[in-house]
Amino acid sequence: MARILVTGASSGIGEATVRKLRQEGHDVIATARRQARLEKLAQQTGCQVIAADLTKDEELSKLVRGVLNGGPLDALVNNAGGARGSDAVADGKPEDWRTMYEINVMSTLRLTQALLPGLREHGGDVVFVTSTAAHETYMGGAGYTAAKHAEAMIPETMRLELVGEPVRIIEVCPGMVKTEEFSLNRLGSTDKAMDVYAGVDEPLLAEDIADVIAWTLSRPKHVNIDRVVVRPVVQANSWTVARTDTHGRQLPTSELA
Ligand code: 8X3
Repeated sequence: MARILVTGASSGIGEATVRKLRQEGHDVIATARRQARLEKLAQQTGCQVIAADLTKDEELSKLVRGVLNGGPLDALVNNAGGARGSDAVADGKPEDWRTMYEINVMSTLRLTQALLPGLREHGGDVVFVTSTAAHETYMGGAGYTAAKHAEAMIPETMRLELVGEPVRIIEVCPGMVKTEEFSLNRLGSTDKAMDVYAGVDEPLLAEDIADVIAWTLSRPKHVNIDRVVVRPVVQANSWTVARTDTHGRQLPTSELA
């Protein structure tokens, strides 16, 4: 049994990861901003919760203190993040770009830095849930793909810097995952969010990614799964998605957002 912190745990991949790791018998600490959602998850799964906004230094410090007071941590799952907007570069809102850089890159960096000493001392794992957007780009995607590319440089560089130490550095890159909030937060309306998945019979679900995260952590300690790219069968890359109309006829492949 391991002691694992999961960020972005109030919905989507983070929430599903908490459920999966609890099913496997791990001691899980769930963090996110929304206390009420975390409390519900705690009641359902028996996880511990510490609410925090990771973009605020004092809240991040409180989270780290709360985690370390309970004993050594075995793994950190950096899942919190997200997209804002799908504008072309010509029209992109600097505020959206800044927010995406804060939530995907800077918060991940700060939390990883804060917990790394313990993970190095006791031997531990850091999982980064980035995205296929960390390794590709697409029209309307530059703000998000820029942030995710930047985030992906953290694990890639850490593997070099920590080589020989008992710390596994894992990157999981999800493609099209249908979750309650990812596209809603990005596009601002349920209709627009639904369009992202229109005609896609079987997008990935949060549970599919949770399963992969749990699998990477369950490998023998000498096995480091550097990077896993996970897409639904109907998606070949960020902009090539097989869709069908309401009569089941295949439509031309199309952009995601
Ligand atoms: C989500 C994948 O294609 O919307 O991280 O950028 S995509």
